[in-house]
Amino acid sequence: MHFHKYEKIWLSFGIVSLIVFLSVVGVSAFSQNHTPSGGMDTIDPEKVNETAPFDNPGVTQLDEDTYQVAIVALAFGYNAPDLRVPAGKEIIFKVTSTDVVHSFTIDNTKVNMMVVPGRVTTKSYTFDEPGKYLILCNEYCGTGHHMMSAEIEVY
Ligand SMILES: [Cu+2]
Repeated sequence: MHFHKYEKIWLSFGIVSLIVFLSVVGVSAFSQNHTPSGGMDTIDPEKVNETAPFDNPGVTQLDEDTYQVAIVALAFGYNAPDLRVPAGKEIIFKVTSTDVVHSFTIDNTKVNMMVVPGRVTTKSYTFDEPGKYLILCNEYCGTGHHMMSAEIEVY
């Protein structure tokens, strides 16, 4: 196979650019200690129901100003009984999945987490306004995806 001189120049340019680009991304990710958003905690997806805090999903008060909400996402819903949390306090959401990738998205807030089996995704959020908020899944997870929703009440 014969390459024209200009083709060789452009090929080399493309390959070198690719190597430079991937090196910059790779080195900066390691040097700045980037992790997947939501943390690096892992969990055995087959033992979610026996692993704390998911053995007892729902709201737990950690201290005066902090609440933890443990939620299990599964096709096609959330195991999150009785979601009532106060406004103006820090709410730490911990979410995991027992089957496929879902999301945990609270409408009208900045809570939009990817829920991956084998991982515990964590997000801290403080609600300013009381009210009822819709929780939904925005990762297509199967035929019942559109029915996957829940509600959280902020008082
Ligand atoms: Cu889903």
